[in-house]
Amino acid sequence: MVRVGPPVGPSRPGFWRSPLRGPWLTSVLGAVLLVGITVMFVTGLLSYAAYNPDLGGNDKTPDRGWLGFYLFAWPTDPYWLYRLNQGVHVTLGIVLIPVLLAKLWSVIPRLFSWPPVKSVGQVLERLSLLLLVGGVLFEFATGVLNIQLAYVFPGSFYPLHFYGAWVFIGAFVFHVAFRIPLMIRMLRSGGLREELRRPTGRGAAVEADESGLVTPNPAAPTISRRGALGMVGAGSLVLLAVTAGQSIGGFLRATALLAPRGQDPGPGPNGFQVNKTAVGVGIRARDVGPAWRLSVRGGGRERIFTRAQLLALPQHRAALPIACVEGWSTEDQDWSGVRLADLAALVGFTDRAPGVFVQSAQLRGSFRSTTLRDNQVRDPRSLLALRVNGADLSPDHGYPARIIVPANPGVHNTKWVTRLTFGENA
Ligand SMILES: Nc1nc2c(c(=O)[nH]1)N[C@H]1C(S)=C(S)[C@@H](COP(=O)(O)O)O[C@H]1N2
Ligand SMILES: [Mo]
Repeated sequence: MVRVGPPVGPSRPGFWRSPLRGPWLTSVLGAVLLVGITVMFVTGLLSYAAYNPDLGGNDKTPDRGWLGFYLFAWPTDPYWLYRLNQGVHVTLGIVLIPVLLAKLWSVIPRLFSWPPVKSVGQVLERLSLLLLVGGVLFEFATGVLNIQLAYVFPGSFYPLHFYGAWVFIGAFVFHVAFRIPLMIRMLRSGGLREELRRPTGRGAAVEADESGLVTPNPAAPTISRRGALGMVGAGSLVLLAVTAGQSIGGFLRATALLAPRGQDPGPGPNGFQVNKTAVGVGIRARDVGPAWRLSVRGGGRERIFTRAQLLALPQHRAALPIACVEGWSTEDQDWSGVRLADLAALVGFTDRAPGVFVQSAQLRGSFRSTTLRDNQVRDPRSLLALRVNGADLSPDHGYPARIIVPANPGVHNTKWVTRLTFGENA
C-alpha cells in the first residue's frame, strides 16, 4: 500500500471556498454543454464529410482509417447546407466558450481531489477527466486559432481537430454516462427558480454532497448564483451578437466584430469576402493574363480553351454562396459560366459525367487543387464560373475562371483554375 501524505494546497478540503460551487450549478452548465457539444460533434463530422476526403487529392488526414467509417457522398442539395452547417459549428463553438469556462471553474476542486488514487474505478475516471478537459481545451483552442487565421499548427489544421474530436468525444461519452444520473436528479430537484432564490452560501448544503463540489469552508459570496449564471449567459450573448453576422450576412455583417476578414468587403459586383488574395498566394500576372488557357482532359483527350472560347460556350447562371470552413459565408452571388457537366461532355463524357480533378495556377499551398465528386459535377448549378453579379471575376475572386458548386465547402471552390481532369482521381 502506498502511503499518501495529508493533502496540501489546492487539494486541501476547504481550499476552494466559493459558495457558488455545487452540483446544481455544475449540472445546469453541464446540461447546456451536453446539448451544445453534441451539436458541435455532429456538425464537425458533417463538415469533414463535406470535404469528400475519400477522393484522391482531397484528404489532408493521413491514417484516418476507421474514424472515417461514417463518410458519405456529400450532396449538393440544399445548396446552403454547408453554409448552415459551418455557421452553426463555428458560431456555437464561440458562444459556448463562457459556458465551458464556467463549467471548468465549477469543478476545479474535483480536479485536485485527494488522494489521487483511491480505486481502479477512480483512476479510470481521473484518466478520462484528463482526456476530457485536455480534449475540450484542445478542440476549442485549435478551432478558435483556425477561425482567427492564426495558422500556428504543425502541418494542417484538419487532422489535429479531427483526431482531437474523436479522443475528446470518447472521454465525453464516458463522462456523461457517469454523471448524467446526478445531473438529471439535480435539474429535477431544485426547480430553476427555487434554486436561484436560495441564499448563496447555505445552499443545497453539504448535506450528503456526493459530488464533492460543495466547499466545507464557504467564503462570503461576492455574487449570487443567479448573477453568475446571468454573467455567463450575457457573455455568450455578446459573443453571439458579434459573431453570427459573418454567417448570416445582410445588415448583420456589420455586427460581426470578430470576423477576421472585416465587416465591409467593399462595393461593386465583386464586393464580397475574399479568402486569399491572388497576390497573397503568389498568383503571377502572366499566368492569369491573356496567355491563360484552360486545359480540359479526360478519357485520353485534351481540349484547350481561351477565356473568349469559354465565354462563347452556353453560359448558365447559379445563385450560390461561398461558405468557408472558418464559419464566414457570403450571401448568394449570381455566378455565370460553363457547366462542369458541359465541359465533361466536351471530352466525351456525354452521358454520366464522372468526378473531376481541378488544378489552379497556384504553385504552392494546400488549396491549389481539389477533387469534386460525380454528383457535384452533374449538378446543373455546378459551374466553371467566369463572371459574378454581372461582371468579370475580380483577380481576388479567381479570374479568369473558378469553380462554384452548390453546398461545397469554400476550400473546394478552387480559384484561378487552369486544368480540369475528368474521370481520374475521382
Ligand atoms: N487556388 C485557390 N483557390 C481557393 C483558395 C486558395 O487558397 N487557392 N481558397 C479557397 C477557400 S478556403 C475559400 S473559402 C474560397 C473563398 O473564395 P473567395 O475568396 O472568392 O470568397 O476560395 C477557395 N479557393
Ligand atoms: Mo475557406
